[in-house]
Amino acid sequence: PSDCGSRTKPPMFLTNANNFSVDLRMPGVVPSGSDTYLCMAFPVPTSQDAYIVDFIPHASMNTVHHMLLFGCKTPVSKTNYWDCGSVKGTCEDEASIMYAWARNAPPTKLPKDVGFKVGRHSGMSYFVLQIHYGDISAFRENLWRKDLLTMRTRPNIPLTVTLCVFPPQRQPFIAGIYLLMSVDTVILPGKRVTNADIACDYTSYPIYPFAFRTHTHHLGQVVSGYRIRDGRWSLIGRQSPQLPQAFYPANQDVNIKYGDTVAARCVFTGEGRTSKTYIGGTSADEMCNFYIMYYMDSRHSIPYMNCMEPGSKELFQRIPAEANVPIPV
Ligand code: IYT
Ligand code: CU
Ligand code: CU
Repeated sequence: PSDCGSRTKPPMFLTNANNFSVDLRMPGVVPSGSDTYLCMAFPVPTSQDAYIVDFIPHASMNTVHHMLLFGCKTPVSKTNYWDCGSVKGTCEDEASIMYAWARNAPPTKLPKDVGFKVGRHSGMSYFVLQIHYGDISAFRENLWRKDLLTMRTRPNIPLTVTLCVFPPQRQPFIAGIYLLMSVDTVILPGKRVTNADIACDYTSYPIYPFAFRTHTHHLGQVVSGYRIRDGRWSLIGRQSPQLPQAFYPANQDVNIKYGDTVAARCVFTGEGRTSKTYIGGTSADEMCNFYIMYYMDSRHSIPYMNCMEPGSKELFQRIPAEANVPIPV
């Protein structure tokens, strides 16, 4: 049994000898226009190894469309918030996503005894919080003030993170992210269906998926992720990327071990476009992402993996038919 076992604690600063909470506070800015992305970095407030064991969102439903939490070593700025839309990203080095909150989607909880490793020896010395402010008319209509009133205890604190500090051998499971992404998809204008397929052989220690997240821009219809073992396809998760892009619960009991194949398909439509659409950062471009949030025995501790291979045509001939069925929104 671990001292980090009980995850949800009241959001006080010190919760017990091992747990403490950090408030990720956005400065009191009003975004300059609708669809603004603002980012803010926070040093992980410990020099020891620590584990994130809980996330407590308090974001405003009125103004925040989504928020994402990343970990990395070198954020774009260490002192000020910045515009992290398509021009500047989140980090100079590789960022790893750890949390997603999206309006109208239930927040994800980490399973008991599972934590994201952060701090000195993890390469995650900073948190970067990205907030997508959707409709800023809410700010104009002074709903912002109302939000401040209803959130009197936590003004401008969209997210609280509960950390646990203790020796690694006392953390039973670490959380990690396996990202499948397409790098080469081209969507032809007017073409009704384009599939982006991604697949990799899995050659590492066993992982246990517990949540998944899909991400495309406007043309994505459905994104599905699978484990293939002995030729059989087992669904990890399937979602419309047009629904709130949060982490949703993964299919239970689909673990991934050495010798398996991990695969994903994004179904796009080119209808309504007059030119080719490529993978890229703007909303006129597209992306195809399937994120698997997993836990694994902390003795192995591999917190980040990715797959960018297109997989073979032969393999995807056997993908279950559901992967091609758009999810109505
Ligand atoms: C080209 C692409 O698909 N970019 C994705 C996936 C991605 C995420 C991270 C790529 C890298 C990363 O370090 I974290 I390199 C992408 O940008 N996805 C967005 C966010 O940036 C995370 C998303 O909402 O999923
Ligand atoms: Cu958003
Ligand atoms: Cu994107």
